[in-house]
Amino acid sequence: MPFPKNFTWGAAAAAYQIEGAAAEDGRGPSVWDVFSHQPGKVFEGHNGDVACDHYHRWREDVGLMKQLGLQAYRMSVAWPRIQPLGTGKPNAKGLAFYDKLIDGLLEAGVTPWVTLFHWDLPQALQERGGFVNRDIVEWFGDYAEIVAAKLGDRVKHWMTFNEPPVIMGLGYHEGLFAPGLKLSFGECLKGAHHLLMAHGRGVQALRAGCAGKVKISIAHTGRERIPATDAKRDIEAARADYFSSTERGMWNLAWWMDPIMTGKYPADGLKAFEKDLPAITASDMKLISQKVDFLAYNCYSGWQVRADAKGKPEKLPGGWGIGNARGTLPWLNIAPMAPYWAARFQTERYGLPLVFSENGLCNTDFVHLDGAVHDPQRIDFMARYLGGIKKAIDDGVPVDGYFYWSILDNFEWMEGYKDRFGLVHVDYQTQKRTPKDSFAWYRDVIRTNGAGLGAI
Ligand code: GBH
Repeated sequence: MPFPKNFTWGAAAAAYQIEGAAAEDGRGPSVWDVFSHQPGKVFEGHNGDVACDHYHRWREDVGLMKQLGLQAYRMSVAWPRIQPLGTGKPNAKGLAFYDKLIDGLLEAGVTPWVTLFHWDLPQALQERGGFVNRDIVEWFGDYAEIVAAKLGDRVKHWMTFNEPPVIMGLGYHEGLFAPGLKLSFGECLKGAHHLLMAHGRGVQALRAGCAGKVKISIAHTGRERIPATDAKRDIEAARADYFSSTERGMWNLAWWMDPIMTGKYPADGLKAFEKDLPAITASDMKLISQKVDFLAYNCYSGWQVRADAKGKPEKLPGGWGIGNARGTLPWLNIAPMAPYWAARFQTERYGLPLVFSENGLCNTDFVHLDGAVHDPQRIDFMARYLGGIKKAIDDGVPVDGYFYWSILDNFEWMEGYKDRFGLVHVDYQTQKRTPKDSFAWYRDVIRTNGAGLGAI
């Protein structure tokens, strides 16, 4: 049985991970330029100076998308190309790049879905405190207005931020991602609050600045919970754990999403974090809870949970994920039911359809002597995860789309170029693109609307 008629088949990438041309056409430095050039921060000192050189090779890359029959491409706009210092007059050359890219995509029959912020904060704004400075709300609002005015006649699908928990958790709290800070939990909660307000300002700017009807979301991620069995008590334990907002750190889905969807932080978290909370006003909450149109979610892995004797959530041993199968990154345990439960729990709680804005597998893919890239693991991974998604749809869960991460091998943040997620292999010496076996497989999935996929 095929997927629903209006299901969207996509693939994703993000500006800093593919564009390169880091100092070209007036682009200013971002926190990731600065961070990746500091010794010891990224695997073997890799950085995004050149990356996939997509800034110059985007025509070829759009051609590959067309060849794939891709219906939608999730991309991000680099704020430091648009406002090199983060505020003030837009940089015409930066805007022109995205203008041409959007036209190119539309000509190729690929619908652009645009994320405003995928982690590349202008360094000048970091020097003014970044997200810990409340002015980020207006900085981001101005930036969103500029982008909406330029692209909003053609772009109808938007996401404000990519993965706020990663920005604040890994970037500001654990110091593993740019800007590499280790701020107190309280400072991070404040930054998170500002980020949510900036999201709200972004939604307002997009609605006001784009022509016609737009669909807006925020691309989220969390720590997937998978009930150990189908028994009701295990399902409820997994749900409670997924939305428990009392876990310190920045990984609480409810802490981030309840404010957007309900205008309120969850009560259990408010109580648990009482001593660390920033000032929160009713007008802040109103700004945060602008209406969004769908849930966007990046889903990779999952953790099995069951109810203990008292009915409390208990994580099964084995750590992050299920079984032994994983990608080349240790956190990527293969858990095909993760998207099933992520979609079910979230759509039930928030009452909106969900789109998987990312899902993918990394590996050490290489070009074989026959000139091809054989990646059966990726095909197996996608088939299983899409099976989980299909099962959700068959159970009546509204899932409207799937974006494979990523269209190209690219700069995998602190892992540099060693882990490859692409449907297309990139030789970073020559910039030669080679579609992998998974590319041909996904092309058939798209062409047949998933009709050939079995249930898992
Ligand atoms: C996505 O994040 C990103 O949006 C994308 O840019 C990236 O290339 C892609 O995944 C592949 O990594 O602290 O133990 O959780 C996915 C979520 C968040 C998963 C950070 C890995 C680090 C290890 N990621 N997390 S851990």
